[in-house]
Amino acid sequence: MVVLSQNGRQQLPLIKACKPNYGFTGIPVIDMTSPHAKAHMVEACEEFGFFKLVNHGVPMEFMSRLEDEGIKFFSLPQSEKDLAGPPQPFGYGNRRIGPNGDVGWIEYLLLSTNPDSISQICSSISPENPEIFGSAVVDYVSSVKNMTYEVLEMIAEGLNIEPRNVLSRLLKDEESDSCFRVNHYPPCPELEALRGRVLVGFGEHTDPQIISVLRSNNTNGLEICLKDGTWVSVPPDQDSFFINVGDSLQVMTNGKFKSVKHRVVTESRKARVSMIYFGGPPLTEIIAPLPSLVKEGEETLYKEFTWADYKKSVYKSRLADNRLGLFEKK
Ligand code: GA4
Repeated sequence: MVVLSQNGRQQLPLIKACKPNYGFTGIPVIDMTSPHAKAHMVEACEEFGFFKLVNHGVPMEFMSRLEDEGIKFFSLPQSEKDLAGPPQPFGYGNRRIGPNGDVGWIEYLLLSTNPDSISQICSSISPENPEIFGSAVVDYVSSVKNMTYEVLEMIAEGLNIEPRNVLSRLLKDEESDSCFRVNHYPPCPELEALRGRVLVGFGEHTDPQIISVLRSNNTNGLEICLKDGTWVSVPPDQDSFFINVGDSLQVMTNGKFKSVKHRVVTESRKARVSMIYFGGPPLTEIIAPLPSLVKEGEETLYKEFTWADYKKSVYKSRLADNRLGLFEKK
């Protein structure tokens, strides 16, 4: 790994471009209205911890309105954007990711999904017109949440576990600790001169929550790591969602589902905008393998811990750390 240090810019990690497989066509595409969707979701979560969702029912208008509002915000002068930062953990962030020294070619807004907290932060995002940004976030997030509840209920049915809301109830709970981010990966024209290298927008990591739901514009950049360790590029699709299994769902399925390792690399010419809903449980919830998924005589792989315990440990870690390692039974 080398660093880019031009025009006094902060040093950022560069990784070799040849690594990901751009031709991989095996990413599962699941039609939410298909009678086979439940079984396919379970297969995809076991094999990839990742799938693309089509026919999801979220209005395209909510997706494009939030993208437009996001672009407007990121086009503001730096001094105005800085008024909404730094993220602690919510707010506007630039280059720095998390509290422990990770950096990337990115700026972002990290928000709680609670409507009060959204309107509070939106008054620093657009003081003259906080409702415009706020209502775009609220409409989008509430629609994506409903779709995610349904996905988790379909997964529970596909796994043959009861009740149907055994997973979705954690996100539906008023105390659910969910969050939301809008990411902007600016283009980097200097990269043209550094042929064969790409800039890391968001370094490799797994998401700590139960499930993450991503939508991006039509710019490349997202890569996932397959079970055999190869990185593949995920062709963007602005009309679809990409679902990621998080660490907590890996634990709840006693390792049957794998949280997907992923990262974002930067294009030299085109900005990437993504928005991600991270569905997390209430802080007091114990994250443990669901008894109905542990066969008789089978060992549980993880120690018992609450989401608050895990979150505390997450915020002490670096992006690429294996956070679940600390909670595995040795
Ligand atoms: C990764 C998933 C979500 O984006 C996030 C990230 C969080 C942050 O940006 O504040 C973390 C990262 C994420 C995991 C390790 C810690 C915390 C940055 C970081 C280095 C919001 C989350 O929940 O965990």
